[in-house]
Amino acid sequence: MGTRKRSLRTGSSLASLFTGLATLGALLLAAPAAQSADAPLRDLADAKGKVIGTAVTGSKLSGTYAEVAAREFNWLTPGNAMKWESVEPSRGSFNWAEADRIVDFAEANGQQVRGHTLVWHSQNPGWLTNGDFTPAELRTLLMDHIDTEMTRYRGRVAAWDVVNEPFNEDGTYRQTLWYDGLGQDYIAEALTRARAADPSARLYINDYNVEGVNAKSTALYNLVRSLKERGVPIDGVGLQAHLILGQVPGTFQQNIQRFADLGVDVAITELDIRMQLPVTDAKLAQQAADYRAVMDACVAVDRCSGVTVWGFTDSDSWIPDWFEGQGAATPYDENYAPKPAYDAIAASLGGTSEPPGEGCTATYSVVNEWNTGFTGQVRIDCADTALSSWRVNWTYGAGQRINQAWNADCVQTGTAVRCSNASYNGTVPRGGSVTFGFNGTWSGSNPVPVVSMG
Ligand code: 9MR
Repeated sequence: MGTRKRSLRTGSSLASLFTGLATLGALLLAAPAAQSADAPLRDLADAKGKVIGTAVTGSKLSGTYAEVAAREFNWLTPGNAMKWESVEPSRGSFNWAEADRIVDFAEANGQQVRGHTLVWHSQNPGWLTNGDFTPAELRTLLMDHIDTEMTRYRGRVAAWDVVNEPFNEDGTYRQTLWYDGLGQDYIAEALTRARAADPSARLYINDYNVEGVNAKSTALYNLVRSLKERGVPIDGVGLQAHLILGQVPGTFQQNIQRFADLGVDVAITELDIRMQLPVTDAKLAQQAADYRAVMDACVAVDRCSGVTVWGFTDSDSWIPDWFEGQGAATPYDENYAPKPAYDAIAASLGGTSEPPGEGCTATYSVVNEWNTGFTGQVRIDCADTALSSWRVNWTYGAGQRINQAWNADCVQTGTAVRCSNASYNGTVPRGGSVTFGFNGTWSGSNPVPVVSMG
């Protein structure tokens, strides 16, 4: 049993390491000059005066999920906890537990909260949607709901999505409980009531498919203009940005700018970028470019307050449940390993664009080999840099396949292997190291691959 090592960078000086133990191998690849890992996204965003937010699920706010949510984001949006069906499941009977938990967590971590959402056609309780209410009763119910929820969190929720998704794709008003009962002025009535309930909160209308210039965003634009003209309180528009890989609208920045020119703020409120599974490196690279384009469009416009992602990890995303065969829409994978999209967000906010792991070295070793199987190991050494997460990649040249890994999350697509830290070992201190292992199969030969980090 033994190891063979060589370096791509200084191959000749390592000739002595070719010890003739030819069947087993290791490869050392030194990455370029040391560079500290990026600051957390929220520090980068704070320095730019921008929001970097995430939707969160209250019941998940512990362990790694809580650590990442607190470390990386300066705003939180309850994904579901503040919706009507969550807070008043039966009439007059309230449940604030999850919403309270999120607001408390945000305050404990110096984060602001985006309230979501007060007036919507969806996720309303059955007693409301099935009730046979007169317009006057509906109005009272809606106004009381706004009062109750906004008063509870008065001064603690910095911005509210007061009205959610009021338009159809063609720019006509969506026929909802509220539109049908109260007419289109339910929007103005709700905003006016919201201002009275919490004068300190920024009041928004929020919708999807309004990121580029199109019929729907133009309807929203015309509504905001007319509300401003009438003196109805409106502080901003939320562009949800549930996007499809490779389809960031070319008019994104222009659209943000035209709302800004109306004298309102713009927030990107629910960003995710979904792809057809399985994940490939090419798709992740496209996704990173898409995240970068969205971030850059917001960063470029002063009145764009910032970007909130709709869940920060693929383990807490609505996409797989709603779009069959699609997913991987958020900046972190299911194991909290940051994806290239994370680096793209950081880079747009002024961080370095170094991928995680840059500045450390990875050594691939075959530590055991038999018949058609082998055990491999990768050791990451960080001499003069520290990491908060890492990724290691290689391509097998002789048909090897990994079938099990430990202390890392490894995915093999064709011949390409990509491993990222497990939730518990992403941190490598300066001068420290971390090791992970895997079992695989081989036949014919088992040459050592070229390993790279990032
Ligand atoms: O993320 C939310 C998901 O858990 C719910 O099942 C879904 C039900 O409609 O709502 C999701 O959030 C939506 C948000 O509240 C409004 N814009 C669209 C979001 C995705 O559906």
